[in-house]
Amino acid sequence: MVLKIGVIGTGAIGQDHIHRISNTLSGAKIVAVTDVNAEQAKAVVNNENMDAKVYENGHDVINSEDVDAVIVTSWGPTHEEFVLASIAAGKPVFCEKPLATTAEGCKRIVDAEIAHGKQLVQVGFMRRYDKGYRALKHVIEHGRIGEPLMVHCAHRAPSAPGCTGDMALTDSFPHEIDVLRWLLNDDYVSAQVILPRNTRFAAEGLQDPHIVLLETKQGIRVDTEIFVNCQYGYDIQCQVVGETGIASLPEPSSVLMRSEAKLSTEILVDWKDRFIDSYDVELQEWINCTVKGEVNGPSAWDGYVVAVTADACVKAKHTGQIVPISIQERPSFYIKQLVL
Ligand code: NAI
Ligand code: NAD
Ligand code: ISE
Repeated sequence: MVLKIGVIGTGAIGQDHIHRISNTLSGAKIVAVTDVNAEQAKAVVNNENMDAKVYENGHDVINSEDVDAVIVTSWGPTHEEFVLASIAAGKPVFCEKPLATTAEGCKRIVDAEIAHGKQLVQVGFMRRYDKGYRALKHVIEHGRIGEPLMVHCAHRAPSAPGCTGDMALTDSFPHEIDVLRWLLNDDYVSAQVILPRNTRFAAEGLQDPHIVLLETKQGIRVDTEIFVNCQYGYDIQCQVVGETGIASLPEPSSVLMRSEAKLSTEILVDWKDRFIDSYDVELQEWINCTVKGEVNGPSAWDGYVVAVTADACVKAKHTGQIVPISIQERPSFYIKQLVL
């Protein structure tokens, strides 16, 4: 069976996912697209040379008889509406992060999915599919560095044109929030945010960088520098300090150069390149599972927990306080999600 997919939002990542499904992956085709910018949606269909219909809006895509499953890649504030509509239509939906822009919005999705009685939602936390993070998890789970005690992370982007308000915490940092709880098999109990001296490259009125300190249930301390105008590259770092050793996320492979009196390797600059393999694996697994009627990846529950944690970070930033994070037990409906 070829899975017929409708895509809502043909911006940066929407175009990327359309391209990989049409050219790199197997078992699926794009049959429907939409974007509030209709011209852009039409241009994407033309450029990709696809046999896909351009619909008026997201709801028409979701409700089209031609569409088996939905991908939501529109901007964050629209996600909740389209995911809820997909659940109402009983269709599997892959939603880019964030699942919704508030924890309450994510909870409404969780409640709707449980009421529907069958899992339909997967959230685009692709780092769980990254070879490097998977290797790091393997090292930890095989006791090669003893019990993890501390984690030092950095999430750096060269510039952040669309990053406004607290989006460094609610749009960029969620990748760390998700991948670290998966890596450590743990959840968070508190958040604190420290505001260093501001870079002159941040847009007027915006804080950059941030340092976020999270504490987990097991007492592991995680510090993350989020620096979205760092100029020099897109650089993701993660170092786990254990009782008997230290394990670091592998750097992306790059030719080691000896040239012009320098020993050097390149640093990537674009997020699209840094996790390109992970997006491929993530979406291929989503297609394969969807065809079998299963959801195996990051769930609506994971999207909810990330949003609760991000909300606590925002509160910690604005109050200067250590903010407790209280997350209820994972509903039994989502227990099988622990496998990934
Ligand atoms: P973008 O701004 O390039 O694209 C968003 C698109 O959605 C735009 O074309 C916009 O016109 C369209 N759109 C907005 N509202 C819409 C609506 N109601 N109906 C239909 N289309 C609508 O943004 P980008 O960078 O592609 O990000 C999209 C989403 O993907 C965001 O949620 C972002 O957080 C996520 N993302 C995830 C990444 C990842 O690594 N997993 C990387 C980049 C983005
Ligand atoms: P973008 O702005 O390039 O694209 C968003 C698109 O959504 C735009 O084309 C916009 O016109 C369209 N859109 C907005 N509202 C819409 C609506 N109601 N109906 C249809 N289309 C609508 O943004 P982007 O960089 O592609 O990011 C999109 C989403 O993907 C965001 O949620 C972002 O957080 C996420 N994202 C995830 C990753 C990742 O690494 N997983 C990377 C980039 C972006
Ligand atoms: C984007 O929204 C993402 O999700 C990328 O993975 C992230 O690292 C980038 O900085 C964001 O803009």
